[in-house]
Amino acid sequence: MLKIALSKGRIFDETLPLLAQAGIVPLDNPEKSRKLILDTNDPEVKLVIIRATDVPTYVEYGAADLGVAGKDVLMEYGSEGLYEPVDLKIAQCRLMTAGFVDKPAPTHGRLRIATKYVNTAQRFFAEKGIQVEVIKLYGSMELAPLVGLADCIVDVVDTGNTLRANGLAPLEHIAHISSRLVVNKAAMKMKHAQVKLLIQQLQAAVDSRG
Ligand code: PRT
Ligand code: MG
Repeated sequence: MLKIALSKGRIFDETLPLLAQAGIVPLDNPEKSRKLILDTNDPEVKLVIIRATDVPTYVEYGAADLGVAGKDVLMEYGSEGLYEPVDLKIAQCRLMTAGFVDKPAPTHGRLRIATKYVNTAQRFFAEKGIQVEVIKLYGSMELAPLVGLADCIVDVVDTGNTLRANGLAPLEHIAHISSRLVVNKAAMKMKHAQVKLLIQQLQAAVDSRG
C-alpha cells in the first residue's frame, strides 16, 4: 500500500494530471467529498488530503509514504528528514519580500517582517546582515503593512494582483518556487520497487511536458 499526501486546491488540481499519466486516478473529488483518505483506481494507492504545511510532517513520520509540497513549505520545514526526488514544476510562484515601494527602512529599531515563513525570512535577512524582527502570521500577510503591524512581508507571489490590490509591491526575490515530490526515507527502502516506479512515472510525466 502506498499513501500519497496532497493538499486541496492548486496542488491537488495540478498533481492530478501527473498522477493520471502514472495511471493513478482518485475515485472521489476532495472538493466535494469530506473524506480525508481517497481511494484510487489502484487498490494499492490511497491519497491522504491534508493542509499544505502539514505535508512534510506526514511524510517525514511515515504517515504518508510520499507527498507533494511547495518548495516554500519545504524550505521553511527543513528538508533533512525527507527525500525530494522530483521537481513537479507545478504551482509555480516566487517567494518575495513585499511592502510599500517608497517607504524608507526605519531609522531606529529593527525592520519588522510579517510572514508565515519565519525561518526562511530569518535566514534571508541574516544572510544580508540585516537585523529583523519576524512576526509569525498564519494568513493574509498583505494586511500587516497596511495596519502598521510590519514594515514588510515575506510571501509567495504569482500574478502580483493581491499585492497591487492592497497598494503593495514585490521588492526582493528570495526563491523561485515549484512543488516537489517528497518521499519518506524508510519507504524509499522498504517499498523500493513501488516507490521507484512511481518516481520514474512522475518524472516522465513532467518531462513529457517539455
Ligand atoms: O490555503 P491554506 O492556508 O490551506 O494553505 P496554503 O496557502 O499553504 O495552500 P495553497 O493551496 O494556497 O498553496 C499551496 C502551494 O501553492 C504553496 O505552498 C505554494 O508553493 C504554491 N502557490 C503557487 C501559491 C501561490 N502560487 C499563490 N499565489 N500559494 C499561495 N498563493 C497565494 C499567496 O499567498 C497570496 O495570498 O496567492 C496570493 C498571491 O497570488 P497573486 O496571483 O495575487 O500574486
Ligand atoms: Mg492558500
